[in-house]
Amino acid sequence: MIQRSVCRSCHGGCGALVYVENGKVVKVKGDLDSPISRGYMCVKGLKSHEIANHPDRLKVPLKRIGERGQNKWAEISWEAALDEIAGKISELKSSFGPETIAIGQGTGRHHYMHVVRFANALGTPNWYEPGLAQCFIPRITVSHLTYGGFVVGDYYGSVKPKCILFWAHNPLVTSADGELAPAVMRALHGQCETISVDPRRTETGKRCKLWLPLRPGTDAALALAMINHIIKQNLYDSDFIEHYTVGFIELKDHVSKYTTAWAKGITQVAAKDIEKAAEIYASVKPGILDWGLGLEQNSNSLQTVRAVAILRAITGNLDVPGGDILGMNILKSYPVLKDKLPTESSQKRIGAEEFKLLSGWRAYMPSAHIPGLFKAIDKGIPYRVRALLLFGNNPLLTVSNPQRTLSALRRLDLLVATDLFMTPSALQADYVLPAAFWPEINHVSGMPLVVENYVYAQRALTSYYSARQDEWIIDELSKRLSLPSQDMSYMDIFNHQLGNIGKGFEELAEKGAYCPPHEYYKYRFRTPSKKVELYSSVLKRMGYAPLPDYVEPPESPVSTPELLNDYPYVLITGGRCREFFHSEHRQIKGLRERHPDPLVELHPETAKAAGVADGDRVKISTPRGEIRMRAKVTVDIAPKVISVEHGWWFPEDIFPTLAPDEDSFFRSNANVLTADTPPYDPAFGSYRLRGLLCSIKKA
Ligand SMILES: Nc1nc2c(c(=O)[nH]1)N[C@H]1C(S)=C(S)[C@@H](COP(=O)(O)OP(=O)(O)OC[C@H]3O[C@@H](n4cnc5c(=O)[nH]c(N)nc54)[C@H](O)[C@@H]3O)O[C@H]1N2
Ligand SMILES: Nc1nc2c(c(=O)[nH]1)N[C@H]1C(S)=C(S)[C@@H](COP(=O)(O)OP(=O)(O)OC[C@H]3O[C@@H](n4cnc5c(=O)[nH]c(N)nc54)[C@H](O)[C@@H]3O)O[C@H]1N2
Ligand code: SF4
Ligand SMILES: [Mo]
Repeated sequence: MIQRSVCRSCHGGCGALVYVENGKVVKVKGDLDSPISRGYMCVKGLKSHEIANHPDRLKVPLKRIGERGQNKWAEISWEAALDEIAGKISELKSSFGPETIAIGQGTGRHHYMHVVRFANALGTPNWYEPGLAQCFIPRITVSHLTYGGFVVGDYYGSVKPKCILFWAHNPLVTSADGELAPAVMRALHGQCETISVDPRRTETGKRCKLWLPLRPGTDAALALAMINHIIKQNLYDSDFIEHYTVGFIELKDHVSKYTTAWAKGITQVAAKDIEKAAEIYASVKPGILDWGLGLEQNSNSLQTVRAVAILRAITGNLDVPGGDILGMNILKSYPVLKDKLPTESSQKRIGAEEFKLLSGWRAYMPSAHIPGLFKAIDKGIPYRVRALLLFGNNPLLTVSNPQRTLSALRRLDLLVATDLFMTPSALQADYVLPAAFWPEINHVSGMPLVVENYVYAQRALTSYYSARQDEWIIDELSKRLSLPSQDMSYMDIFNHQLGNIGKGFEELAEKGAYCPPHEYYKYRFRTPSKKVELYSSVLKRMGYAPLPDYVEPPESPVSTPELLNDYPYVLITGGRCREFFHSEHRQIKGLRERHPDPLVELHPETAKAAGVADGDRVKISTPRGEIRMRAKVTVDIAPKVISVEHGWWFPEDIFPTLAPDEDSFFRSNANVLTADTPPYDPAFGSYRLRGLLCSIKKA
């Protein structure tokens, strides 16, 4: 039997034909009829059958019988597991207040909003996701502050972009957030000017005509100089600026000091290349400015993202065919029960006082500050957080400072991990619950994420032992805790979300997708002034700079020259590869064989200076610790920059034994190197995963 579905092995979106035999997925193929992926699937998606049927998948609920981390479990029924977990939550909540229960969830999963709903219903302000301040929330929030809505590149329309500026982004590998690689590839096949701003010449960058290999963490300087150059050369869109923006005069004044010569000194990009990039992007239209994660994993994330966002507005590339477009937001918003979270609870959210755009009431989707939360678990400051429920999150690998994370996880009174596989984080849990994989779930989603220009529904096609979809688990807990979230089941919510299109879940699942023609030129900018805010009145009121500035990374050749002797290179972490999604898939043979070892990229000049050859085992160190990886020497990286992969652990070293080798959680874990300490971005609390100092030596 061949059934239509949609792959969610990353943030998702590729149409999939699932071959089912005897209730099992035996093969997955790209669906030619998908309007967005048109038959494409990446290597992870194509291995979905191997993931689904992997013998190491969690099959039944487990309860710990040994010490934390010892890997000794007893099987337990769903009824008993859920009753016991609900009982403990209830006990802790009444003794210590709901804020003592934290919830961690993973990135962009199907159950994302259901977790937020559960947290609100439970009355806890302390949920997190390891991206957010480090990923996507600065882009989403800044878009809302600046344009009054989120924008994405118009890759799916009939007008092709004539220019694409990829900024800290590698969508041909990452298909991030529903901007799928095949759509980007189609745009690149046209007559298109292309620019990549990235310290690495990525798979996407290799297809670009101009590469600006900037020093990591200096993007705001580059963007400010580009704005200034565009204004000075009169290349801005004066019509758009006059009718649809506020604050141009203030902006013009503000950036006049940021020359391309100034930016060259900071970014290490030649002034003539900065000027060329600015001229091309401002004059070849329509243009997409496709931005990525590299802008956010630093302690100046708000103003870096703001500076880049302003480029779209002064060139009038907004809301036009082939440019960057606002969302159709077809789905009704998810009923997250915001009103059920008492004000006194939200005031107790960790980070609420300090990081107003991550954790305060004005935040787009208020969540807890991660370094603060793990400190609260570990040290009881400002109060002790005693329980953590993980839904598809592996914080030992994906959050900075894994030693602190391990110590915190072991201090908890209750740790529950819901996952597809046993992970280093799940190993520390009291209960481990088996989650359903994408062919096993019912779901409704909109793509690209946040803008929802295209929606689909997918049905559960197969099942695996007693694995259940996360939403079901949450609903069962809600019932046992008598929470207001039990009023609607997740299936009720899917039908509610589809209310705007007059189709129910079953009908849409039958059809597969709803994709109305896009409306352009709406120019409905939902900001206080109803215009694009080059000068942000909201930021000003909140006490943040209304116009963006550059701030030198706090650990850098300029800020901490005293470290250069021991740590002469600039470190970036987490550039994605096709085979793995974060900490996942290291046990999937068909993927691991293609990428057996953790890799660190370095330039031949650096390799020579450090005495390292391609393929060598090497040690990479920062003031915070040391890890080991295999060297990949390549000219496709700026000299002096070192790029390490993230998410690496070694399932093969952990699970054959009953005494898991803890060294393997840390041995190649990029987050041993990163910094969870202040300074943080003042608005988002972003911590530093990219743009730090490091050294590299042969192991
Ligand atoms: N150093 C460094 N660290 C980083 C980054 C970086 O660039 N550098 N990137 C950061 C970013 S942007 C992000 S978003 C985070 C991601 O961080 P996480 O979301 O924690 O990462 P994953 O490893 O993708 O997912 C965690 C777990 O979810 C499980 N899982 C998969 N599908 C499901 C499901 O449907 N249900 C359940 N219950 N579990 C499921 C997987 O098996 C896996 O063990 O990492 C961050 N960490
Ligand atoms: N295969 C696969 N796909 C994924 C993921 C995965 O783990 N695997 N993760 C998903 C998630 S959660 C996310 S957030 C997205 C991320 O998707 P993208 O935004 O495309 O992100 P990355 O590849 O992490 O980083 C993009 C680029 O940033 C560059 N970079 C690093 N520091 C800087 C800097 O200071 N300035 C500039 N200009 N560039 C810098 C890196 O060299 C890298 O090439 O991918 C998603 N898709
Ligand atoms: S890009 Fe993402 S959605 Fe598409 S096949 Fe790969 S993992 Fe699946
Ligand atoms: Mo992310």
